Amino acid sequence: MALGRSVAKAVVTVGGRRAGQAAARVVRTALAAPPGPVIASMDDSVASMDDSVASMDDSAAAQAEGSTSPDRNGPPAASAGASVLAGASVLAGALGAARRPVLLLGAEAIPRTAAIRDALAGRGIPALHTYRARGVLPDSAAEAAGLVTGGTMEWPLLRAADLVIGLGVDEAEMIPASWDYPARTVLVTEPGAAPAGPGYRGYFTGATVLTMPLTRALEVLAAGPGHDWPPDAGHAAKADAARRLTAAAIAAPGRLAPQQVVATARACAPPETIATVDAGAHMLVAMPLWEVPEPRRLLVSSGLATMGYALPAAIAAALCAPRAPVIAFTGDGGLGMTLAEIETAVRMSLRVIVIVFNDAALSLIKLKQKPAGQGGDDAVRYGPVSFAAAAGAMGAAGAAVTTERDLAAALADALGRPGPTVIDASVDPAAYPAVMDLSRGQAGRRSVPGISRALQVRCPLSDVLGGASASAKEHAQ
Ligand SMILES: Cc1ncc(C[n+]2csc(CCOP(=O)(O)OP(=O)(O)O)c2C)c(N)n1
Ligand SMILES: [Mg+2]
Repeated sequence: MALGRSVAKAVVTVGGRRAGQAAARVVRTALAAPPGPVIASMDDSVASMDDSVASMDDSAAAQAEGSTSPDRNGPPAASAGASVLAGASVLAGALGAARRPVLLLGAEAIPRTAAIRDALAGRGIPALHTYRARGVLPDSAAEAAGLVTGGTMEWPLLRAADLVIGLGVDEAEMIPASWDYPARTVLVTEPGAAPAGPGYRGYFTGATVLTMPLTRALEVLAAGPGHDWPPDAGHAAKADAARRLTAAAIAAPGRLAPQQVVATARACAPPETIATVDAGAHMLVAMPLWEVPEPRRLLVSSGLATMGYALPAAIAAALCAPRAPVIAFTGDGGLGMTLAEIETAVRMSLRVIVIVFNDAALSLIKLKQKPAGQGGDDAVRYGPVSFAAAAGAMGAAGAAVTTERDLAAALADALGRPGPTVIDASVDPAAYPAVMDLSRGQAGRRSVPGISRALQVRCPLSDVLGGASASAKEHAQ
């Protein structure tokens, strides 16, 4: 329970005569925005208590529950109104002083997707998405600028910005590296969503936090002054990042580069496919290269980045959206942790397609342990495992692939099959060091032709290539 308190929205002990009500409250708390886990301990020893909810952390539960109804727990209406007015004025002032604003869209923005699209479509302000917010703007939009993770892939655009505006960003999604951009950062959060204020000491160093409805912030943005970005600056940033990642692909004969796996899957699967992504080096390729048309079509455990997420999440997605094709991208390590769930998908006849990046290693750990001087191959490598054969043993279809053509054929078969398929892709991990460098290291900070072209300036980035903070980003989770 104590361990759970640091990762759950609330930890609640449920027992006694009104246990049903207490359980209902647990569910309400979990579903209140932003949705998240609540740990409920069913404890018989509180059975004789009058109040059946003996909460270990009831204030957290109340706060989380109340976040959808700020009037109940928030400040009095008059002062809340004044703070919205003041926030709108700060935001308008910041926009008025900026020529190159960049937006960060976070998960809290998902319920406002329609309003965001209305306010931003065609306005040319580049918008980066956190992992969980992918699709708020479709990746096909000129403004969709790719990912913000706290790494360096987003660096060329953010370094060129003179104002960064976060809309509903949950800083738990950022990798723990320094936020050291020269631009002013303004974060807008919905009332009741996150405790913050003038004394903000969070991830976004030096940020101003404004608590106001995102819809109000969007009105300010829509009415805001012009900017100096060319209309395709966001698209140029995203395309450059994708091009650089793709150019880093290498694979020995008889193996696929991870970039080829993602690109082939994206080309073969319908746009409305729901993809889930596990934690690992393959995630660094899948997240930026999988194009997303709308929210909740790309599911990932960001922040804690839990291994063993992709397959159970894919099963949940297939249950919730039975008509959509579902693809789980997972490493061999992550699939090994949840392998038995293939039988669940078979038993429930779910059309879940598991694509396993099989490199017989915990590749992300291999990358990270080297600079730390730890481990060695023995710590991260294991013997060959046929996940296609394991799938067959559990009653699922399985295919082992070593080429793009075989992968495309296996996907076509899987899409036409009612039950689950495991596609065991033999992947060469050789490109991962370069991928890591482009995502979180120095390579992410190199001059980007697309951005310089878009800005119509030379990209003089060498003056700010600070080694210390780049390696901090690289070594961060
Ligand atoms: C539950 C859990 N345990 C450990 C980790 C730390 N971790 C992150 S990635 C990784 C290795 C993943 O290996 P694999 O699934 O094969 O993916 P790859 O990195 O090879 O693509 C580990 C151990 C984690 N994120 N979650
Ligand atoms: Mg692996």
